[in-house]
Amino acid sequence: MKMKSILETSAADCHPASVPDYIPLPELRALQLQRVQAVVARAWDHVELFRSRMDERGLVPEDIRILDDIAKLPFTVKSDLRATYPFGLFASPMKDVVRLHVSSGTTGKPIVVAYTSDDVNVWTSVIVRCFAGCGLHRGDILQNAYGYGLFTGGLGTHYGAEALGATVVPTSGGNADRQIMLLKDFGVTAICCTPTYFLHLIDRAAELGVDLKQLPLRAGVFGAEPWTESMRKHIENKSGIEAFDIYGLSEIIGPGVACECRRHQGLHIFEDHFYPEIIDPESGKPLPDGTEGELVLTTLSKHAMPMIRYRTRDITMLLPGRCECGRTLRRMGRIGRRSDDMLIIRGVNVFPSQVETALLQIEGTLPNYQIVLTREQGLDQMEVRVEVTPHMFNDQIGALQGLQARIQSALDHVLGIRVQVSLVEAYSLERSQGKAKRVIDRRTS
Ligand code: DLL
Repeated sequence: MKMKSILETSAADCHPASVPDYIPLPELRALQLQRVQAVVARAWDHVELFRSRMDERGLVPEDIRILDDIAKLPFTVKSDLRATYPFGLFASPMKDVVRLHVSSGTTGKPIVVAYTSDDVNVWTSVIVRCFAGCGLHRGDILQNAYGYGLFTGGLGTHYGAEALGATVVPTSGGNADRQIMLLKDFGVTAICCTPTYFLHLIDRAAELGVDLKQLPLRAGVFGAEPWTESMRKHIENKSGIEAFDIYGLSEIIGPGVACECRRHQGLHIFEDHFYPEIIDPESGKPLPDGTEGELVLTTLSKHAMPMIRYRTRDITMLLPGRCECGRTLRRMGRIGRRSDDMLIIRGVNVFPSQVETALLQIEGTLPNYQIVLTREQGLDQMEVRVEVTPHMFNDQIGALQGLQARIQSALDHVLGIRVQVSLVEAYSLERSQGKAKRVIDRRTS
């Protein structure tokens, strides 16, 4: 196969019949090397921060001779994007930048990401490959409830869905009643949104007397926040759809870095555009496939804003072996947590995903919970607020006490610390239209 220059990659590549998902491995590795060399040279030529970091290590672009040489390159971290706000990491002049997106963090300045029209085409092509892998095609009606605007979710998936040939209903987030009306009236066959927003739609549809299982809706492509296998089962059981996990981050492109296929055995990384590594978050050393660590990504074809060895803070592993679907693209495990979402409660490490997994195994609870942290007399206290099903809440006090005890014992067991469990009425915790806010930290340091 003739190797393409990165400049030749276009939306024309994205027709499902010609996707590079099945490229033989030696060709894929050769393509990756060619692209890594090109992107490092581009970053070196145009981005002060990359050049100075490489200078400090005595590196020049020509030092990248084989793929493993990537490990010699310096990491990039989120604070680099903040420090160079707004346009300091751009490798293209503004006249070539056709789109800016902004991702706001919890602290400080937001980060800004940029795309040339070639970058938008690559983005479109990877989203087409995501959707095609989920079994979607021309003729599908796709309701896109990811937020449109500065967030990459809405527009990123929109372009890909159109290029696939699907009919897009660009609802953006919010207004659950209208979402449900359109799902029903338009005969929507697939939906994209955050998994927690879909949980909200499931609840609201039930309240409105709409049975999602009776609608043509057959697939959901969910991402932008961590979710669990138990949540997938809950979603599939309640709505009758097939639920897919899609992953991405603004710094690299937005949604479309990786996505599940119909085997649901990990997310295929579009390795011809994003080079993955797993490192030990403490030492920064590369880890072998099958070992959990922090995902580091290098963009292989980004023009406007190349990213070299970007530390995502997302914890996962590269799965060994080939997927039964035949794609040669490597897979990563579902992202259950970030290295920076770990809570330290009285010295014990706690991840919100542990709470979720424990709760979803208990009959009578809803997958809506909130963790509230306070500090009393210098000691951290953790309260877990859990919604219970309306049926449970109307039941006798004894049943509620039994449920509370079961949750208490499950959480004590999983977390290894004593937490306070509060049962709250169904639908009383705030619903997000995008990413769920699971932790409220009221501790003052
Ligand atoms: O959330 C892009 C996106 C939009 C992905 C729509 C999928 C669907 P950011 O706002 O920059 O970009 O947030 C990126 O969200 O580093 C992860 O921590 C988390 N994340 C994204 N997808 C998943 C997922 C978009 N499938 C950050 N599972 C990432 C777990 C996810 N976490």
